[in-house]
Amino acid sequence: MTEAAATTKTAMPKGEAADTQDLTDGFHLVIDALKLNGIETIYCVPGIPITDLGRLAQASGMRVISFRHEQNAGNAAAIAGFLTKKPGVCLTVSAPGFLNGLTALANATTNCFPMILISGSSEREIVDLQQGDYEEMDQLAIAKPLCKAAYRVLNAADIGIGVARAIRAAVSGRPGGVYLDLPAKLFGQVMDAEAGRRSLVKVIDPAPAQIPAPAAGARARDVLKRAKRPLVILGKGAAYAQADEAIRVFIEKSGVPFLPMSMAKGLLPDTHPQCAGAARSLVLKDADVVMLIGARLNWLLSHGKGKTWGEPGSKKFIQIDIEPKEIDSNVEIVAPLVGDIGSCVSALLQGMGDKWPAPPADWIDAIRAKREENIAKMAPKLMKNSAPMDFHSALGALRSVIRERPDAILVNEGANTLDLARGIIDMYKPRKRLDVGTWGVMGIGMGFAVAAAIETGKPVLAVVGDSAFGFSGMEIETICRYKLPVCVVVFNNNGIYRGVDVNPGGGPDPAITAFVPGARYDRMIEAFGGVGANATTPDELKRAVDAAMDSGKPTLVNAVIDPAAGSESGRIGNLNPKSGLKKK
Ligand code: ADP
Ligand code: TZD
Ligand code: MG
Repeated sequence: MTEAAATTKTAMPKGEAADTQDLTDGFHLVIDALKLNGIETIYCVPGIPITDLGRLAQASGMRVISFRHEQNAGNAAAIAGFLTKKPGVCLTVSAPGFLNGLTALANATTNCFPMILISGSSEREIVDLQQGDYEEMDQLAIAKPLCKAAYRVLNAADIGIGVARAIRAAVSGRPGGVYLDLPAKLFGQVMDAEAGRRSLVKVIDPAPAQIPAPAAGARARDVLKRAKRPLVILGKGAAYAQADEAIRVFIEKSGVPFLPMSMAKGLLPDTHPQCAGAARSLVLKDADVVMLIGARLNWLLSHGKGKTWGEPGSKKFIQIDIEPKEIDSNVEIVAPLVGDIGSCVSALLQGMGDKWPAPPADWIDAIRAKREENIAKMAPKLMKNSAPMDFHSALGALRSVIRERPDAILVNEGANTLDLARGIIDMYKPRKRLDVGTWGVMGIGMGFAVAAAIETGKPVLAVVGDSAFGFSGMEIETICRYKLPVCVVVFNNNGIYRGVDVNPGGGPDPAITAFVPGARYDRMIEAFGGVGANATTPDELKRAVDAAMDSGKPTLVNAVIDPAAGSESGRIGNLNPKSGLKKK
């Protein structure tokens, strides 16, 4: 939009010296502030008081993607932030819309994804006296503990600085979610257009490089060099950092085997000779030096201790992270390297010289042997062409789809559907695998799929459990409406984990984990003009998904999975609490 289009020529009241003055208002200033900072897309659900904000944004040439539920718009914004390193913006109405978006904001913060939740809010005077305004809620207070920063703007002249603070807070240091509260009254506030323009702030260097101390680099190299059985763990922070080339060179030059966390898969191909993904248990147990690059020692890595990690005291940890408080969070880190991953890895590389010693051959050979053994064990399971399908045979088909289309983006949620897909589907390029992340949250599927298609223009394959799909399934209408190249494969095993459970009370109600058996999810997308397909064998599944990926048409494939094939909670059944009572 031209700047002139954001202002109006308004007649001044009688008696004023000038007869016209260029004016702008809160609506236009919010849009101008976002655009000035390179934000071109808004994910939203419209309504009072932000409908016109969305309309004006669209009129100004921004892409405004309108969802059916704010949680999905919020998840879309969050993953847009992960993919682009710019904060994804989600726009919602007050109280209930805000709360619907808040889960996504909290999830973004937990996952270190930069996003900004902008919510309209009710009148401060009424909210603070609790006089019962339309959708009354003290949103700022509620958002604060759930995100990295929260701000409210009361004056149009402060919109520029408010948006700038939100952007910087979201992307600098450890990225995260930011809440921006915009009361309804703000949007209508009028001010002089030139003063408005001057009030806008372009954020300079929003995520400044954080260079590690040279001594910290030398210390880390020293520990790594002495290792007999070194291992690098790549986390989604490494994927986010977009330091792909530096990381590849570092891994290859050091010769150290690497283990990618779920969303770091593809940073280097899973088929890379140094990839230890298929020997995970062995490397975690036996490594003597473990270098974490953008990965936290949280529950996903058993907190760096316990059985998974072998003998107590058998490990030394090196950790690269931008957040100093992350260091020593669970175990002692002997060589912390605090800074951004690009700068840290480059600093390490600079000191490595030309003759860095390769890790001992017995370690490399042991990993290779284990990897080959595990891959050989898995191979026949992936090739079975049976009906009904089990997880392995269905995922075997999808594995080929991604091998043949390494540019496609894979979105993945569910329990068995997630855990098995993570292990089976190889990734070949960075930031192509998007999933439930740190919380293991269900419901990211369609929001992530929409944003992945919008932000990258690449085809998207969403592989989702039938339960997981239900959390965001209505967005298949959004996918059809915006004609996005998204193929959703619902792994339909009639329920949560499996579809064969019975009501332990013996009553007429179904078990709490069981869904309507034989449901046809494919028919849902046909209601919106998309392509539906039912697949009962791996061959049928492969054909249907290939057709979808080639055509780019919104498609939903109902993949019929043996309802008895899954296990409780997928791979993390051990986290279910057990009763302390003795069984009679
Ligand atoms: P995973 O789940 O893949 O193990 P986590 O989300 O636990 O990954 O960890 C990601 C880590 O990466 C966080 O501790 C975060 O502070 C860090 N991080 C994110 N971006 C950067 C960056 N640009 N440079 C350094 N560290 C980063
Ligand atoms: N609610 C939210 C928001 N997140 C969750 N993780 C859960 C509930 C609990 N949950 C899981 O952890 S996995 C899952 C639920 C409900 C669904 C598993 O069933 P599915 O996958 O059909 O998606 P499989 O393939 O049948 O195991
Ligand atoms: Mg299921």
